[in-house]
Amino acid sequence: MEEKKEKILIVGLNITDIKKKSQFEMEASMDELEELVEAAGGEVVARLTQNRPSRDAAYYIGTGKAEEVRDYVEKLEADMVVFNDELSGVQIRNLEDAVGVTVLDRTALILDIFAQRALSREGKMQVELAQLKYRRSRLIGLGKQLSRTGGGIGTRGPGEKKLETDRRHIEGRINDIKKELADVRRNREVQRGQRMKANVPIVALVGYTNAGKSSLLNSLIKTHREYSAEKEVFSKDMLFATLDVTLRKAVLPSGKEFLVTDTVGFVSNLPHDLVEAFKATLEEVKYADLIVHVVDASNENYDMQMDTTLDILKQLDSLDKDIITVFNKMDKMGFEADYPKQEDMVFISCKTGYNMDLLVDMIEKKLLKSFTKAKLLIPFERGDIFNSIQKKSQVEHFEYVENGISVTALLSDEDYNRYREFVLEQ
Ligand SMILES: Nc1nc2c(ncn2[C@@H]2O[C@H](COP(=O)(O)OP(=O)(O)OP(=O)(O)O)[C@@H](O)[C@H]2O)c(=O)[nH]1
Ligand SMILES: [Mg+2]
Repeated sequence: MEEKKEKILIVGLNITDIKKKSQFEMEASMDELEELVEAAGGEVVARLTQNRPSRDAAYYIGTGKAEEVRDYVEKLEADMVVFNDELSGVQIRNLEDAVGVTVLDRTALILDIFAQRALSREGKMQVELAQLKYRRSRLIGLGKQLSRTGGGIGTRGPGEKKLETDRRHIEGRINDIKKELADVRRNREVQRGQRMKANVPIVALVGYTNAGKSSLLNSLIKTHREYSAEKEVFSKDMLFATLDVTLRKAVLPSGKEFLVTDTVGFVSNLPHDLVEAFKATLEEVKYADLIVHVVDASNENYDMQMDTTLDILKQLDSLDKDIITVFNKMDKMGFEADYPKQEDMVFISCKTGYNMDLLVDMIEKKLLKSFTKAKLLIPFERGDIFNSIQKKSQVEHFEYVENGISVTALLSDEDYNRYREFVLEQ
């Protein structure tokens, strides 16, 4: 792009009374905000941070700090200030008055990146829905943002035309999109039904943005007979390179086919509305037979990134699925790992192919594991077990009997052993 990059000042608050961050965590979080700004097409000209016991209700940061921000904005001729948190409508308006330029929060910034990247109709609608909900809750506040025309960070997205209208208009548009999305979803369900009938297992790649999910997908599909370079997905050293979910065919050493899905990357403080909006897309994860959690082992913050991913999997109700954890980019670490070695973990490099065969073997073992048909009697107070079996296994029959729930299901060896005490007959 020829366009001049917008100059952006980023501001972070360390709220010391509630969840004080260490200096390292604070800097890492600001580094990530800087990468997000770059992903949106902007350039960070300065960063400011403040320690405060709590947020200021009107200005988020202290008013003295807000003046300091304005001085920097003038001196550096910044176009915009981006805050590393979610702001209320009132805070945005007050801050814009105080600093004299547009103010965005972390959520609006992420929404803007998503708006730029979404390609499919569904992806675009999901982003618009999240944007509309964001704006609806801030209608009183948004000043400069809403009146800004002519593009730039924070103004992009399919919703742009409608965003200047009032709440009623927004409500109407939200309902329209919900209806359209419901249509798309029905379609998706039909497709999913067909895939399940065909009995092709699905492996979902999940992980923090930039961990190497798309690179891994591209490595996994290479041995399939229908592979061609066009089947490869976009992979790049930038946050949120992938937004739309894709499914590609791959093959196991035994010759059995499976499907791999590449999903949107996660990031800490992913806006709640966005997770909600993308839940349908991420349902592929819910229906997957196996989850491969890709971790960038070379990232200093890999443990925080893992926690974030696990947290989002939890929101998707998918934590009790089979998960293989893959530590990628081991070439950057000299192939030496000091992480705890556990079952279901593997250290790889998509770049060099290191341990890729090991990973494929692990996937094969998980997907081809044998099932045993068993009849169980689960006591009423262990409803959690019944739920888990319903989610993970094929339940042929269940009924409520006097002393519990009688269930006939196909159990994996693992589950069979886990629930052995409840098994009545095989
Ligand atoms: N050194 C090294 N770089 C890697 C490796 N795997 C991936 N990368 C690089 O890491 C960057 C991100 O890779 P992607 O595959 O796009 O990551 P992703 O997880 O799909 O990211 P999003 O789609 O943005 O969430 C790219 O520049 C890759 O070339 C690896 O094993 N070693
Ligand atoms: Mg990707």
